Amino acid sequence: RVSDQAFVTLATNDVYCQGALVLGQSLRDHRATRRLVVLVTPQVSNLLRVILSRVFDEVIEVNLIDSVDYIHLAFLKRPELGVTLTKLHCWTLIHYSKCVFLDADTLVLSNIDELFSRRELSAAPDPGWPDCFNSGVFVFQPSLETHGLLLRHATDHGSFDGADQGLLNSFFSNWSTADIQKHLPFIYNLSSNTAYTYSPAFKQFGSSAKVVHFLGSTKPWNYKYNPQTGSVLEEGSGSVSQHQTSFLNLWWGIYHRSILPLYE
Ligand code: UPG
Repeated sequence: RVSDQAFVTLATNDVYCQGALVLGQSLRDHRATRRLVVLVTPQVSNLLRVILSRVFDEVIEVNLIDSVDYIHLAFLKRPELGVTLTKLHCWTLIHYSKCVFLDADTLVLSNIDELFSRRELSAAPDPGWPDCFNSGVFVFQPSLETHGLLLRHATDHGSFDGADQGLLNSFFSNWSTADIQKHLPFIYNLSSNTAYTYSPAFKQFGSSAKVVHFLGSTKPWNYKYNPQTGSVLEEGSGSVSQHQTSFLNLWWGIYHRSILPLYE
């Protein structure tokens, strides 16, 4: 195992911890060779910290209150930047030389260790606006200097979408044109619930997805699951597409098989 590199995720409450646990387990199932790290905030309960520590190598608390003054100021004036600033704390993990950040609502479908050959800031295009990268999966290099610059950028310019993705895109503003090596293939961050307007491409390439991202307001843990049939229960209008259902079933399969027993 390479011990100076890590996969990193974030959970600011016990609900998002469920996502982090499934993500961490999926990395293990696919034999990730890097350390697994989860950032938590003080809101996360002790029970969940114990459970997280059974899947992750490190559970690290990050606390906005401990930070320097201008963060306080930004935080007071712009409460919506809260979760945003928390994600930026991944740059403080300077005991690692390089990391891959994954949102807690992502699921790994195969080994993705090859991402560590990429440099900061590598990410996949956002399905809604492909000249922006999606900040749910990215390769970065921890650095207190970069962390400080990012926080400064947040206080000086805010974020055009009120969250980390807008902030990171305006900070790494030449991503879309500067270096094609920093464009991760879309299969490293395939949104599960986008209605693809280019469906032949989805047919052709969708099955090679390596990371699926349950982007948007309805997360896998919001569904009900029937362990007998191994599938989520569709409620109401059946607006959930076939491929989305199969990704949801995968997520719930891991939750049932590997996460629930950790509570016993
Ligand atoms: N998160 C928490 N607690 C929260 C909300 C978010 O821990 O209450 C973390 C968690 O890791 C989550 C991530 O932040 O996966 C992003 O939040 P999410 O609710 O998943 O946002 P989405 O709307 O699905 O995602 C888009 C981007 C994402 C970006 C976010 C805000 O895909 O990368 O962080 O918008 O810009």
